[in-house]
Amino acid sequence: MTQIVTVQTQPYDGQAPGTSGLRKKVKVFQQANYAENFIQSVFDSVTREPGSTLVIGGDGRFHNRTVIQQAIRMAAANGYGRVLVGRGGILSTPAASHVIRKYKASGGLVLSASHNPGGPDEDFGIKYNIANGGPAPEGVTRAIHARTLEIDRWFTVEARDVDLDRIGDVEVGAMTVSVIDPVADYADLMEELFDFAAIRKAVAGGFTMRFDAMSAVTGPYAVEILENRLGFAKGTVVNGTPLEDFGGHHPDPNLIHARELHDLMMGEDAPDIGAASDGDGDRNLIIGRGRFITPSDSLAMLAANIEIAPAYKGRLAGIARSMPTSAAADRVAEALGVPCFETPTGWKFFGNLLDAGKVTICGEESAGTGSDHVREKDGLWAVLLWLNILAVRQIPVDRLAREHWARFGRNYYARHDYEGIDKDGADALMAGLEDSLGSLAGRSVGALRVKLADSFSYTDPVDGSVSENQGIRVLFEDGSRIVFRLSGTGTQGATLRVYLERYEPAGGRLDEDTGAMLAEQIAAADAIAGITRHTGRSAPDVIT
Ligand code: VG1
Ligand code: CO
Repeated sequence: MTQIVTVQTQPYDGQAPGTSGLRKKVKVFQQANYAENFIQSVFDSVTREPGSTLVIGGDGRFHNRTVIQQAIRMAAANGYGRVLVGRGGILSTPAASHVIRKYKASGGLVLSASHNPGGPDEDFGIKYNIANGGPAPEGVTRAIHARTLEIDRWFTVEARDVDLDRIGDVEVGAMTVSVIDPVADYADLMEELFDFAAIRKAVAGGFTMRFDAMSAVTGPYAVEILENRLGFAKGTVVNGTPLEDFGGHHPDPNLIHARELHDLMMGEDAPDIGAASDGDGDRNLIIGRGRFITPSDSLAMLAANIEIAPAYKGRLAGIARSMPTSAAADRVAEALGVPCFETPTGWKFFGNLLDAGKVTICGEESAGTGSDHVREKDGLWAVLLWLNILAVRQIPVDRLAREHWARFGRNYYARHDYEGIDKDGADALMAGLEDSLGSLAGRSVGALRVKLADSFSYTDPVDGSVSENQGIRVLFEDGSRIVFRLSGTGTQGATLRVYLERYEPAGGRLDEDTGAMLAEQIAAADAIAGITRHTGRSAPDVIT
């Protein structure tokens, strides 16, 4: 019998999971019992059979290996029968989702703070995924949080660290730990979904790309799939080695943090397509030669063409998007005669719709796209779907986009982020907006007239659960829209996100500058919310 060690502890405040798990500074996680309290609270709260399997993996950031070793010992003491862990402690978020599903695990711990920077002074995170492979829904995260507030002990076993760099099985207490290849299962799944032969043919015919892995987790996946299996030239994947601090950068695939890729794609030497992914591999950035594709447009364009990919032929059941994501996908759903669902921000809200077969593809404006192949957003999956479509249709990204807008119209769209602002100012801004909800309708702001303003509330069509206060929406009579919400993934102060959108119908002004097209909405956002007054900022930090 393995000796189970009980360690006394006291609760920490502030262990409520946010949009995507618990994210804090590494220094916070390094406090005695901090990670252990949270992990034990997960084990105390979630449903599982004795002897069940737990998947553990992370994005390779600083502190990953330390927490993995502790989590393994704790799993052994908490009655798990087996732990599957990626070699080197690596598993991208979508790969972890796939491994959970494939090996019928009862759940998984995904150690990541995603696009947040890494390193001793930066961010770390822990997220729990349930047996369907997806992020724990709110009912589960609430239970975990409640448990963190009363926890007084955690369980572990005395055992040496597992050699995470050697594939194979070892025993920890009465539990088996299998160190697995983090890439193979995922790469095989991608090969089942897409027409690799068609993509290989296009590559052989001169189709080129650059993939920027941003020194984060997708490097090994991208090298195996793009270079080894699809035949793209060596060097197609740049920044392909996962680093503990992501080379000092933000592994956030947007036009600010993936500037180099953007500049390449706008220049003379641009390859046919440029793509990037984030810290944990669930986001994607798509840029064609001379043409940036917004994530909202990408969702719509992929949905319109998804049946080109073998695994999706004849089975687009529906589309889901998060509320702040543009309505471009709605137009596609309408034209194709399939339902479109609008959920709160965060992938956990797509899980029920995917499980119930109500939707096949989902997306968020924050560069997340995915399908029913796993229960997470999936960066490389989106890139491969783009490649499959381009290879079969033999069309450049720019022309595909223009043809799409000519058919469906164009949703000009931007998100303005005010990062690291004072929490009190951010709360006052949101409170002010809530107070004004009753009086906004009918008000004129510049040339715009407010048609409706509300606080978004979502009733899950599958289990009936209700999620309130998911962002303030201001809809104008001309069909344009502003959404305000506070980020739930930051670790410092508050981040205000302002989402701006305006629709231009087919036949309208389809090739204009986004900033110019949204000028009225941008001015209205400040007039309605008092952004400068509350935040002290006259311009956003990041525009995507
Ligand atoms: C952000 C995005 C949201 C996404 C979440 C997790 O959340 O807006 O769309 O699901 O990050 O993505 P928030 O609360 O900061 O707006 V990831 O790639 O950081 O796991
Ligand atoms: Co991510």
